[in-house]
Amino acid sequence: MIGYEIFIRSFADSNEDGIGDFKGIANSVEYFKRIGVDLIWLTPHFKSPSYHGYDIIDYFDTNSSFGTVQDFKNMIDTLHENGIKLVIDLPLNHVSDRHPWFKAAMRGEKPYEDYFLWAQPYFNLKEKRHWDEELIWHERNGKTYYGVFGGSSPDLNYDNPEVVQKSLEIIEFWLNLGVDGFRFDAAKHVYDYDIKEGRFRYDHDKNVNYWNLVMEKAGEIKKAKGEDVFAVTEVWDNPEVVDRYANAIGCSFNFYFTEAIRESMQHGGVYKIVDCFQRTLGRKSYKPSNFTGNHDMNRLASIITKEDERKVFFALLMTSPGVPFIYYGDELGMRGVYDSTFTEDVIEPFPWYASLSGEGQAFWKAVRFNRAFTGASVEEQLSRDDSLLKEVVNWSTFRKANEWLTDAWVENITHNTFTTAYTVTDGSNGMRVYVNISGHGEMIEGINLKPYEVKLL
Ligand code: ACG
Repeated sequence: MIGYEIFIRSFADSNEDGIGDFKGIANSVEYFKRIGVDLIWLTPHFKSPSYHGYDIIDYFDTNSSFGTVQDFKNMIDTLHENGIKLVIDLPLNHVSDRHPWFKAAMRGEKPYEDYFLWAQPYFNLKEKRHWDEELIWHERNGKTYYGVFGGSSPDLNYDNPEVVQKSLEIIEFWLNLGVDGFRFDAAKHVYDYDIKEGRFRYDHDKNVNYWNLVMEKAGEIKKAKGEDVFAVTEVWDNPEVVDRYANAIGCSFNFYFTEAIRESMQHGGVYKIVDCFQRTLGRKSYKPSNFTGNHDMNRLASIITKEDERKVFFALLMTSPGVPFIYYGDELGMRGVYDSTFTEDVIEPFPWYASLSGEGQAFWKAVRFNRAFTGASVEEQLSRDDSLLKEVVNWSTFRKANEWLTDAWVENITHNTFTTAYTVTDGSNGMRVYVNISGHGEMIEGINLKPYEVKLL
């Protein structure tokens, strides 16, 4: 399986309003087939007031800019007819401050008041998120509520069984509509505030119990249809924490993979790659999901600026165990620098044409990083024989011919400064991978490697 993350608004527009939509995605099936993608992760498609969609107003309705629920269903049908699965992004940790539950809670109405977390006198209301300077408590109309992702996204109170029940109903609704599974947003944040101590603290045990319950429910629903559920968790943390969630959910984004290869290639030594492969790609009871990047970070091409080096990244990705994911446009070399206060630069419209104009082209915002005729369009990439896109297509073909990689693991890792060698195996199949991340010739285990060469034996 090869996954592909799509930011809907930016991908493909079917009705000429410049905004990517469900029909546009359905119209892009030929492209997905060409690059070998058979699993799509859509960023949130629900009714929401924001451009990113992670703050939801109605879990049972779609964002009308993308289409209706029926359009969504039609898109799933088209994808399925073409052998492509669909997982939806599900932010269950919080809702929009415009969600009817929160509005009712602010009016003091039961039962909704108990759907949210309110400040107690002994809480530290000046506490900031541990990874940046954002406050987690927000005051409005004399009430102070918890929202780890900002005042416009109040956290739901999962100590209330009614909220847990509601979340299961959401899962049931979308599975019954035909989605194949979920990307569970902010999975470690469901229980992340210690009410007793009045401070921020991840409760990984409680979180994992909750995700077990969710997976049990999702599994039951799918089993009744004779199908499996595919879920992947977003836990941006060190590998040992990720492991705990991945065991419950079955698949987890491997942030360390993305970070380690980027860092290694920037600094010119393979040590991080080796550490990462040892810690995250050994034999596991789940599938790691290695990925090129996502909408929360700098784009791959803005960090690894040389195309030859990005080809090494893709080679490592496509020969690694688990379920690889490509962030839309990384296969073209789209660029973009992430800024937590202005995330739009990493979600620019997907460039189908060199001129950025033509059938299907989204253009909901002005572009800064991926302007016309700068080489990162499908059209330009397809017209060049040695392009990154062509290389990605070759690796996809390889991956399809080696489906065993999904359940494989890495062992016997050796390395020099710029090179590493390791075995990928599932117990029956296997290959040894030799990697040179430098721009000069190297040798490892008696094997000569050209600059930026990845050799499989
Ligand atoms: C998800 C989505 C994101 C979305 C939300 C909220 C959650 O992908 O688009 O925001 O629905 C944290 C959360 C993640 C969250 C990101 C944005 N992503 O945990 O769930 O923020 C550290 C922390 C992480 C933190 C990360 C952020 O530990 O928890 O992620 O920093 O940079 C090593 C360490 C690791 C460390 C990293 C980076 O890997 O091991 O611990 O991570 O280095 O330093 C959306 C919008 C937002 C909006 C929000 C409401 O995109 O703009 O505000 O919705």
